[in-house]
Amino acid sequence: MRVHLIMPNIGYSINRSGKYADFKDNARMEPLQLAAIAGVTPPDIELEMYDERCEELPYDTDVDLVAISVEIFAARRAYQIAQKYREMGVKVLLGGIHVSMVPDEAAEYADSILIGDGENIWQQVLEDLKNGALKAIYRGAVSCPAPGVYPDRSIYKGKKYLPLGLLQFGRGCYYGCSFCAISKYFDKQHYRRRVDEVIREIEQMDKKFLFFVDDNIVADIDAAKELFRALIPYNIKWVGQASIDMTRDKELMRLMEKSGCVGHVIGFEAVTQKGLKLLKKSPNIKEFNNYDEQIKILRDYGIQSWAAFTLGHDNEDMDSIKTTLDFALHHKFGFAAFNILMPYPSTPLYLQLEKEDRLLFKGKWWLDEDYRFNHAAFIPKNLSPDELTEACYDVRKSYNSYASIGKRLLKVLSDRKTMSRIAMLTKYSLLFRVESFKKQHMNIGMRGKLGNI
Ligand code: B12
Ligand code: SF4
Repeated sequence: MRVHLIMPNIGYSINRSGKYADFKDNARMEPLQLAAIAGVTPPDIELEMYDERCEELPYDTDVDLVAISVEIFAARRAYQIAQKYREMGVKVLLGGIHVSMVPDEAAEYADSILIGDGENIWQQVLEDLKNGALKAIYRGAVSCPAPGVYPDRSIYKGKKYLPLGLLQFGRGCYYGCSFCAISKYFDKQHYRRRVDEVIREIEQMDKKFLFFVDDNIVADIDAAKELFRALIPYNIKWVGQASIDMTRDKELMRLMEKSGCVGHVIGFEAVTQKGLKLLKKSPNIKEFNNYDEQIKILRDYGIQSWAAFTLGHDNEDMDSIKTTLDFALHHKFGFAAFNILMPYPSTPLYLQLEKEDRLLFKGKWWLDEDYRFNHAAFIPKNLSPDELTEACYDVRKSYNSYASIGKRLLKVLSDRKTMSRIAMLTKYSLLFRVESFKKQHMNIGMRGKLGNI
């Protein structure tokens, strides 16, 4: 049997002469979710993976199943690809976080959908396919891969991803931020793999620079310490995602540094207590004074911050946006992302905005051909949607200007960091600068209306 796994692209951009240009993601990372599925695919299945972020799809009709991963920004495109294959008579299965959030919608575009995690149910899908009995819905328990189950990274071969090896220690998070799809998907639970399992996986990987894509790698502090201790002998460098409350535990920070951690994506989200409360960002509400103490601790332990901010909560106005930018500039974070608050379906934020009739694009921005990347998809309280979009873009431009990047690099130099740290910061600052501007205003999905490609 032949099965194709597909990672869809987000959409297309408009080039200088006003013509559509297909978007290529030069900062693309390994699609771990598809390697996870490949890892549980029996060897008698002829499996190939196509990543539309860097290559054309084959639209091969001689294939028994096309299985597509769906994340919200690529959902429109995923459905278009699904439609095209189905018109060609090929069976299509859709899986991924967006499918789990809106299964009824996804089911309209597929022969079969997979809700939840894939590892524990994929072999059943293939068995049913072999027997000509593919079901319309599969449900995989949400958890972590069982011991002995590893991603098959051979599917990445030749696709030229960033030289970062993606892996997971745990999945999910105990917190319940109002805008977070993960909190809903994992129902505020956190699941972990055994430390020896993670170590075995690292031993099999050919990379020395790793990205733990855990939603919150310090969700369970004792487990995190156990992992960090075990990582020390491996002499790797790694980055992760962690909540700011990690700074409370000095032993955790010391082990993190010793284990080779060089940085984290940290959701600061807002720099006022009111903003944090509106976003229900509980790990920060507890910590918030002005974050000076926490940021000093991160610096003391050599942890770079990729600070993530979310603009657009109900107390946001031009002044608070400026305060957020000033805060980020003041602290000279290695990287900072200024994201517009997005209503992801099924989240508490989405339900609240829906109730208050404040959703734009009839509530389904991810399907709308007029929706553009990084644009507001709801009516903010104190600004117009366009004002929020523009302010967010302006802030991004300021933070990513060459002058601002230069100042941050000087800070790293004055902190006497190693040459490899400085080289890494320079490379990724310039890369993310280009990629974040490229994506701005980009349409999602490919040209034409859904159903008309
Ligand atoms: C790493 C990561 C990134 C990386 C990119 C990763 C990559 N490979 O390209 C970076 C940091 C660049 C990134 C960027 C963004 N991300 Co991101 N990211 C993640 C993160 C933390 C981990 C993804 C991952 O590898 N998971 C591990 C795999 C194994 O788990 P999984 O994806 O859930 O897959 C399992 C199941 O869903 C299922 N499954 C998934 N696909 C398929 C397909 C088939 C065929 C089958 C059978 C099963 C199946 O089986 C898998 C194994 O069990 C997730 C959160 C999360 N926990 O998933 C957010 C997440 C996917 N990101 C999200 C968002 C919003 C973004 C951004 C838009 C943020 C922003 N504002 O800029 C951007 C842009 C994304 C884009 N498309 O360009 C949201 C998506 C929300 C949604 N409703 O879809 C998430 C869920 C985070 C969140 N808290 O809400 N992201
Ligand atoms: S702390 Fe992060 S992963 Fe956890 S619920 Fe909040 S935004 Fe989501």
